[in-house]
Amino acid sequence: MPIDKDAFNEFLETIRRFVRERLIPNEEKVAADDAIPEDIIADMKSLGLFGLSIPEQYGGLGLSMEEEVQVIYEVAKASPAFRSYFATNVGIGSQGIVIDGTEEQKQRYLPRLASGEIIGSFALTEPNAGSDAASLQTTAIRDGDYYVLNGTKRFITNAPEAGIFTVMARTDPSKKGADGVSAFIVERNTPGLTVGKPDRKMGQRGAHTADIIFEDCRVPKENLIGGVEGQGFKTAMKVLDKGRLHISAACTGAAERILSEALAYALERKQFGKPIAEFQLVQAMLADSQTEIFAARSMVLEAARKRDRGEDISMEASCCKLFASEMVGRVADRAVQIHGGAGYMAEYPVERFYRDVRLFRIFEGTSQIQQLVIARNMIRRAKS
Ligand code: COS
Repeated sequence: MPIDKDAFNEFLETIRRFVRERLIPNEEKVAADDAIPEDIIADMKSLGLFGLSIPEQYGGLGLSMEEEVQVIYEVAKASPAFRSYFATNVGIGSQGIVIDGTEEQKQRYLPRLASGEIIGSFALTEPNAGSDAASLQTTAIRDGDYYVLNGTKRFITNAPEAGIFTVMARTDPSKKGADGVSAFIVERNTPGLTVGKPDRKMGQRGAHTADIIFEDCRVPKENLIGGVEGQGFKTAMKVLDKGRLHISAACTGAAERILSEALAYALERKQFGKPIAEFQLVQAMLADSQTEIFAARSMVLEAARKRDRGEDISMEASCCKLFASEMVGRVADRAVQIHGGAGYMAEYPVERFYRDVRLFRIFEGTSQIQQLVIARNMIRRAKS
């Protein structure tokens, strides 16, 4: 463990205070402005949030997965947009380099990702390749010392802010599936790369997605991740294994916050002469939510420890993502219900969270893709 237990607990306490005193009071402003205030971004940088998972030798905090998920629980108690801003540097926007990058690639890009000087973004999804990621059509054809990229990526988180992209593209168009895919680090200012207008979304205002368009975009061959063609799909899957645990922690933290809002409202709101928290049908909704949050938290911690031991957590990460993302949807739904008419009104945070958390069941693999990954792993293990 790079930092000792006491130092880590102190760090967690600092994060809790930051969430309480800086993030939650700014939630409405972020939703109204569709932007994270610059002073909050500066505070996130000085806290080290951009480099949570990047090894210390490249300027990050080098947290273990068990530590990372604990930090994410806390940050996720504020609007998901805050986490989203730095989390691609912690997860999908840096881990391709951390897991499979060459030493030169790590030295060139990780320190700037760890400090938050640049934002890293992960470009897998395309207009015609969502759940079926291996069918992606963006090409990267070798031409001397360069690869020439052509194609479009869609719904790319933090694309408007990003300084570098991890881009999955087909280096061998004769191979239709995963085998022909390679991963590249593409710098924002590379000629031929255009970022589209930010998408209009259901929720998570303050967090941005956009298309990325590649038109004869020439990327130096040194930016092929790991220096080996044909490994890009596997890199993406390894990145997503970790990402799915991270998102599960985010779902659990958000659910805790949403439930605390519902409990506070149920204790204060009186009907039939007493606080609605005293009615058993309301208690059932509170109790079911508490139970499911406890289950998700336990699952995430267990899977994170397993990853820290170096074990394969592909199945467990999908179990966590499936359960935690569906769970936060149920908790948000019950919280709106407990609030009654007030829960449908924009002045209560549960209305915003209800929309914000809907995304968790979709990105980094839909619930149906998690089911498929879980069942495939079960079958593979049974056969081996
Ligand atoms: N770690 C390492 N390698 C993995 C892996 C993992 N977790 N999962 C798959 N692979 C490897 C496989 O072993 C296989 O390699 P071999 O042929 O050498 O054995 C290769 O990758 C292809 O795997 P598979 O045949 O399972 O690919 P499929 O096309 O059937 O699809 C799913 C796999 C559906 C699981 C994948 O496309 C997926 O996760 N889709 C959802 C994408 C997603 O999450 N998008 C969100 C947008 S990014 S925010």
